[in-house]
Amino acid sequence: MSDNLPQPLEGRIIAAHGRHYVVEFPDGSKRHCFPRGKKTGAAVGDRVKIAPQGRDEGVIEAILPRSNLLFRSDETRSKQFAANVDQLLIVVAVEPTFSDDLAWRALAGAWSVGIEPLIILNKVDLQAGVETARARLASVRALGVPVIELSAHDQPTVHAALADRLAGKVTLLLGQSGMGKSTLLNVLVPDADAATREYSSALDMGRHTTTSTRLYHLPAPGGDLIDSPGFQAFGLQHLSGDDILRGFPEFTPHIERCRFYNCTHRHEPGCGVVAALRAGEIDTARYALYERILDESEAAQRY
Ligand SMILES: Nc1nc2c(ncn2[C@@H]2O[C@H](COP(=O)(O)OP(=O)(O)O)[C@@H](O)[C@H]2O)c(=O)[nH]1
Ligand SMILES: [Mg+2]
Ligand SMILES: [Zn+2]
Repeated sequence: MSDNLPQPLEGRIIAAHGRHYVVEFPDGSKRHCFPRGKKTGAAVGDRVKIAPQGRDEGVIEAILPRSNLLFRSDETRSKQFAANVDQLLIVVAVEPTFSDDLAWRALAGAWSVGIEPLIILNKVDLQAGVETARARLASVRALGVPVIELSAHDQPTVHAALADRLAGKVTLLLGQSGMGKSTLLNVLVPDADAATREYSSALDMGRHTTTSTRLYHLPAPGGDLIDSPGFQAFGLQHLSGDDILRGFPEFTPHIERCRFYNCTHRHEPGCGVVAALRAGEIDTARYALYERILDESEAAQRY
C-alpha cells in the first residue's frame, strides 16, 4: 500500500527561525516545516527533502548536498544560517562611519568559502563625506573587490547598478545598522514587507521578526536576496589557518619566501609575510586583523 503514503517533496528553505522553517516548492507553494530530530543543521538556501504532513506542514527528512554554508557570529558562538550562496553584498555608507574591521572580516568570510564579495558604498548623495569613505575603501578596491557607489534613495540608479549583478544568483546582504540595508532591500524587493509578514505568520513568530533569516525573490531579471536582520559579522571561529589566509590574498606572493612550509606568519623566523609587513608592503591594520582572527579561532578550538 506504499502508493498511498505521501511522497517526499523537494523544496528550498526560504525562511528560518529557530526550529521553524518555511520551505518553498517549485510550484510556488510553501509549507511550514520542522526537523525530524532534535538538531537540524538546515539553513536558509538549503535544498531539502520533506515528508508532507497535512495540507501545509512537513518534516525535513534530508538536506541535499550544498555548495557552501555560512556561519554568523552570535556573541561567542558561530551559528550556521545560510547555504548555497553565490555572492556577498556588503553595504557600507558615507555616513555613519563604517567599521573596516567588520567589512574586512566579511571579505575574509566570503573568500574562505569561495564566494565573490562586492561592496556598495551607499549614500553618495552626502557629497561632503564621499572622498573620505572612498579612500577607506582603496585598499580593498586594490584587492580587486568591486565597489559600487550609489544612493539607495535614487531608485533608477540602484536598479541600473545592481540588476545585472544580482540576476540569476543567490546574494547574501550584509551591513552594519544605519548603512541603508533595509532601504536598499525595499528598493530591490518592492514587496519585501509583505513577504516578511507572510514569513512571520508562517513561522508563528508574532513580533519576533528580528532573528529570522529570509530569502526574497527579486523581480525580473530575477535572482534571490538573503537578508538576516541583525546580522553583522560572519562566524570565523571554525576556520582553519588556511581558510583564514584566503581572506588575505595580498599575503600570497610573500608566502613563498617563508622558510617553513607550515609557517603561520606570526612568530616564525624567516617569514616572508612579516618581512613584507616590515617593508611596508602589507597594510598593518590588515595584518593586525589577520592575527586577531587567528587568535579567535585558536581560542575557540581550545574549548
Ligand atoms: N542620504 C541618504 N540617506 C540614506 C540612503 N539610504 C538610506 N538612508 C538613510 O539612512 C538611514 C538608515 O537606513 P536603513 O535602511 O534603515 O539602514 P539599515 O540599518 O542598514 O537597515 C535611514 O534614515 C535612511 O533613510 C541614501 O542613499 N542617502
Ligand atoms: Mg535595517
Ligand atoms: Zn610566513
